[in-house]
Amino acid sequence: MLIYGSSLSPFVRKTMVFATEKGLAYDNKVVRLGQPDTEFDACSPFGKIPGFQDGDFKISDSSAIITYLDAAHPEPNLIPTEPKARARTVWYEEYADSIFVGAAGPIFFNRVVGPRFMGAQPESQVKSPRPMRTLSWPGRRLQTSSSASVGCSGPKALLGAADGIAYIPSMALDALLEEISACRVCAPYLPHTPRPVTRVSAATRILIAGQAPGRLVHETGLPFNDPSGVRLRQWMGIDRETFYGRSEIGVAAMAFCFPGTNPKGGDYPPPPRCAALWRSRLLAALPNVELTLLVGGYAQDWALAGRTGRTMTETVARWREFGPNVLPLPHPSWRNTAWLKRNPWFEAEVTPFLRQRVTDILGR
Ligand SMILES: N[C@@H](CCC(=O)N[C@@H](CS)C(=O)NCC(=O)O)C(=O)O
Repeated sequence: MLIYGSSLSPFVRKTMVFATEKGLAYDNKVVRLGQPDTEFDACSPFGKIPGFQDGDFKISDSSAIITYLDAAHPEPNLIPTEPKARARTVWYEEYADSIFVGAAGPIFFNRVVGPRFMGAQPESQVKSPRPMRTLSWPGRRLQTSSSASVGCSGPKALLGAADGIAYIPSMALDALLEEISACRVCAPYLPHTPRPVTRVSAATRILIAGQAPGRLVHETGLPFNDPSGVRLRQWMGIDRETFYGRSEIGVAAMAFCFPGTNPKGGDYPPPPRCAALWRSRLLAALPNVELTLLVGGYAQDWALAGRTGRTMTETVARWREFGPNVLPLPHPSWRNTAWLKRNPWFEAEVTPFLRQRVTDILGR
């Protein structure tokens, strides 16, 4: 199998990434555009790269090539077969190939190809035939669409192979999660090496916004892997297996690292720098969240800014005001056992509502 063309071309890269994702081996031959090359010309009658050859089969155009590869080697299918997902995949690919490249190409040529490969000076103004709106479309779509609509790893891989990849929702989330797990911003303030712990995916529909990982969570890397988690799961009406096994359930606390233990034996509060740095970006990359559990005062203050009660108890007591998609809860820590005894209305009224919402969301 031979792919003609330089990987500098996004279209050539698309076919290479696609073949690699499918585990297919290929050779690559770089051709000089505009210079005759009998074998390449037989694959690509208009001289565009990529050209492609598999035995005596010759074809050009990146979309035609990957369509061939996916049909000839269906395991695993990277272009979904489900009709709607398939149509969306073709549309995203077309967006990347024509609309995005049409808008970004002139800028890329001016800034990269011209100066680096053709000895040209970059012009300070470059006219893109399409406005910036085109380039920001995937970002705007991020706010409004479900990344489940993009599909699973198949179309994701396909989209990864296309251009404009960083903006496609699930790709953007993966990249962000990598950034978060590498974050060491709090290292100077902590007595231990920071270990950011989150558990979210593009499929997250119930987001648990707690305070910060405790020591046990820090040690195991698993959120709510402690007595607080036991009580939280009981409130939600689910077992441990469901809690960790269902991708609809995600956890992102107000701080991602264990903040350490204070002299009285409790944990330090979540440092606000963590939420300031990551939280808005992370929430924007989770477009499928339908229910956010604001566990404890810190999460409530951040999410309900200006709308909380004077105390956490008052905020939780007013839970109905915040609508069906946001639910303030006390922290399920053993430290709140006395609070639960003093406020029996919580387990009588709030937890049945919570359980019903969780059942509805997981049942769908
Ligand atoms: N729709 C084609 C576009 C390919 C394309 O435009 N390739 C560019 C390089 S990025 C090319 O060969 N340009 C040279 C030319 O048009 O003569 C595909 O997806 O393969």
